[in-house]
Amino acid sequence: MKIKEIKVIVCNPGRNFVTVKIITDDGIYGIGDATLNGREMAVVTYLEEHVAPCLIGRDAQNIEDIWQYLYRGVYWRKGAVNMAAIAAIDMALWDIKGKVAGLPVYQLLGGKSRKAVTLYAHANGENVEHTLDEAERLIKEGFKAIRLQSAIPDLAVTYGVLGDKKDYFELQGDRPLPPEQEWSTQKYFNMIEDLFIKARARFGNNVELLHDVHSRLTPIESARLGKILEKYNLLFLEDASIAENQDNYKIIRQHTTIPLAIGETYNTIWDCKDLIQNQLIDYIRTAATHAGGITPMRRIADFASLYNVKTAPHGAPDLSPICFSAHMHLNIWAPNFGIQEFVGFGNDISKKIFKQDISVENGMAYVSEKPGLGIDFDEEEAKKHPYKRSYLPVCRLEDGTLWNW
Ligand code: KDG
Ligand code: MG
Repeated sequence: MKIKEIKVIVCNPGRNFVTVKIITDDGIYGIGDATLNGREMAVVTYLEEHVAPCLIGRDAQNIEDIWQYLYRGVYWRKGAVNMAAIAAIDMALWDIKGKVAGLPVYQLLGGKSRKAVTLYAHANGENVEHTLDEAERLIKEGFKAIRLQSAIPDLAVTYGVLGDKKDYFELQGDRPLPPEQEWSTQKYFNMIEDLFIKARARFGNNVELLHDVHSRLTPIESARLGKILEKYNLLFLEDASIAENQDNYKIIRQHTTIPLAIGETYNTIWDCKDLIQNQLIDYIRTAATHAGGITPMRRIADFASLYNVKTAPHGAPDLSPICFSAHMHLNIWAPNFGIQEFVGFGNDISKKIFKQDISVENGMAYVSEKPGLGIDFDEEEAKKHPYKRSYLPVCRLEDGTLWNW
């Protein structure tokens, strides 16, 4: 079964998505997600100019060899652009393999370890009360785990909370240049405990609570935050600090028992090897789209299982529904799966482009039983919604120093 054609399609149903379609000589096709938020066209060029020509004529069934060919065989290895491109090829090949076998991808991984996938939803608010009202709405919908993000008083914009109250799916919106946002650690600390005091007072202990710091703190500030929030029983504290230096997390770990999660920007197992091996984290949040596809996600999950680290794949709106489907197959299989981030399946246009049958009931998602990934892509519909340049914001401290967004 030879690879005959590789198409790369960019569409914008409210935000940009890069989709790869691999077509084989016997007419079977598979799809994959290559979206790299704010750098989409770099991946498109990389795929069209440098990846696709090398794959035409290769056997579509040799997923592992093609993965190694694109990773080891490239000399430069790693990198966000490279790994997003490899990821999409890998997902599309798993999709094809499932279709050939007549089985959903999770069956090829080893079958189900659970009946459904527990999700965490997002409650975002303009202030603490508003965030908790949002959380209550989600709890009534049946969600058992909620990420709480509240606007920080006296800062114009806070991560995860939109100043203009727009829907989270419109986050990308119209940003032909990166907007700049401000950060103040002091103002954040003035607000954050109140959010969790009031959340526990209102909801008790029967709902899981999570929070994303989005890398705004230094390791010792994260340690301080962990100590403050420990008593509110969070499922995890996400991205407290950057861990380019993986030893940073030793500092946090030495001071607090709060469960720690990280990994959504990671491209390879090497980015989290020390964090996992030294048991410095509790959840690894790599995404199939940014960590090179299903093949390495499976390897990371197995490696993490040796060190009591659970998986909690990234599920932000800038990962296309194809990535979410790939995660569903990994999540239903991985014995050490923890929780999946969930922000819905996009707007109506997005649902017309990406067609799938995952059902969500009471905060749990049920995997597709169709052969392959169980998701399809409508190229004609996608063409009606072309690419628009749009960036993620850039963050500065109040004195103008560039900081982590
Ligand atoms: O593109 C950036 C987003 O994926 C990120 O900001 C979302 O941190 C995020 C999360 O946890 O969903
Ligand atoms: Mg995050």
